[in-house]
Amino acid sequence: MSVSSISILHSRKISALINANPYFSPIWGLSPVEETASKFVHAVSCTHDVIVLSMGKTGYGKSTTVNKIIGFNAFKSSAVEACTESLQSVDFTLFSNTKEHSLSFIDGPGFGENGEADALYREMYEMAIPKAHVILYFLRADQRDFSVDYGIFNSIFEKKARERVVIVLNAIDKIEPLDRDASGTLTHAQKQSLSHKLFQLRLRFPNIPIFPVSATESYGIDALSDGIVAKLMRFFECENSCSSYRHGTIYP
Ligand SMILES: Nc1nc2c(ncn2[C@@H]2O[C@H](COP(=O)(O)OP(=O)(O)OP(=O)(O)O)[C@@H](O)[C@H]2O)c(=O)[nH]1
Ligand SMILES: [Mg+2]
Repeated sequence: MSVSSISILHSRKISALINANPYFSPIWGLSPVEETASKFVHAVSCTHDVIVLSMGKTGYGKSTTVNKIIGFNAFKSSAVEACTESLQSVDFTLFSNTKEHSLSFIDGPGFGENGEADALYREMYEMAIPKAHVILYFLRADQRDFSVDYGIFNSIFEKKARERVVIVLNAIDKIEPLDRDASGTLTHAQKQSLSHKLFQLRLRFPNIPIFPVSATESYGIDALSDGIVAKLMRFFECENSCSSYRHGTIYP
């Protein structure tokens, strides 16, 4: 994958991510393991990056969820039209004495717009998947049937790639039965229906962690962030003076 095929929307320090989302604190002071990092050749340098890639059908809330995880509205989202059309990233530069490396969140277009676009996006993702360390595969909780999502999943992820996938079941605030008067939390009936849906999904996607979230209501974002960090840790190592993780630290 050439660097030019991903547009970098923002580049910030890792401390900005940790200040916005403390679940990323364990990464403070670490740098990528060179052998497993994704290498990108730039004009005058080469970086070794760690990548979190988002995938799934259009309108499932990929951009909204990643914005919540990173703490600002970097990626555009839309209620009325397919919004993300190319691979875009927000990069957080990591600790290193000598080199520039990043933890990179890549957001991409969603499947299901039309056949021609899907073929193009598939090509894009087939190049991106081997470079990704954690892949967020999105489903929507208010969807009744997951056959299409399951079909895409099976056709795009080979066995090895599945080890890096985490399923994000988004929009749990919309799960039936909706109660217009209830706000701020899921009703008992919604929780029952969510638990039934999770059970079915675990049968369909065995051994893949599933995180129920609502990006708009910020439900489940902490657990998802923690799950991403847990999967990422083996791709990092301490470089020289590795500072320990400190509770309550304001990172510079
Ligand atoms: N109710 C509800 N709406 C959501 C949630 N997450 C996203 N949305 C809405 O769903 C719409 C689509 O969200 P996006 O984040 O643009 O979806 P996307 O998957 O990035 O879409 P593409 O870029 O087209 O692939 C927006 O109107 C969001 O506000 C959620 O958890 N609950
Ligand atoms: Mg999007």
